[in-house]
Amino acid sequence: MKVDKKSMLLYVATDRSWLGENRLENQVEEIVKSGVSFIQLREKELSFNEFLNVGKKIKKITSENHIPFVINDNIEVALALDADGVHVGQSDMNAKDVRALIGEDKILGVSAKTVEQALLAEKHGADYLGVGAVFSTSTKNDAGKISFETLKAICNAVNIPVVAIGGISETNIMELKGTGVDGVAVISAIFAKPDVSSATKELLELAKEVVGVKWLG
Ligand code: TZP
Ligand code: MG
Repeated sequence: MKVDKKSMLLYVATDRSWLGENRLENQVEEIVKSGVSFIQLREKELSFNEFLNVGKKIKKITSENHIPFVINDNIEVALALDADGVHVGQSDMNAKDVRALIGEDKILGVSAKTVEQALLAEKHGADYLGVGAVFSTSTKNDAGKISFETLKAICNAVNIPVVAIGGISETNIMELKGTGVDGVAVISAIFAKPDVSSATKELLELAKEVVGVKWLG
């Protein structure tokens, strides 16, 4: 299963930081039902088996709702789960090597901060790019900010879809209009909210305006 541009519209990476008594799979179910178009399972602390267990639950939800599901960084988990694909950063495994491991049919997402990184990722078989941080964020400590000029240049340079990431919220998302992005990727703008469902619905409407997609009709 390869990536469809439409699925980039509202891309969400998971985070357990604000879960409290809630379960991640319940929150994912809520946001998927509220219109999220792509889920990345992002786990930094779990053991292989814990990662696999939560992954199975999330995969059931995403496959029942026909949206793509990728695993952040962990190719072993992605393959064991038969997830739709994997997302890697520049400091993870090289995109070419990841593609060789996962095969042609899986989705490969790559993070890029420069035109050079973006073009290389595309050449090495990336299906989409995550580009950022476009705004300041405290969700990822080492996420250096990039300019809108760089974001635009990347969108112009590659033929694969681009999602902007980093510090995007309902208050600043409209600033991305005109940059050429195919969608927005968020973590805290949904998971840090007490009502993840209404946060999703609000962002979805704004994301449609940002992308200005004709296929929305
Ligand atoms: N990569 C670049 S910025 C970022 C990642 C994973 C964090 C995005 O989280 P938030 O809460 O949407 O700023
Ligand atoms: Mg990574």
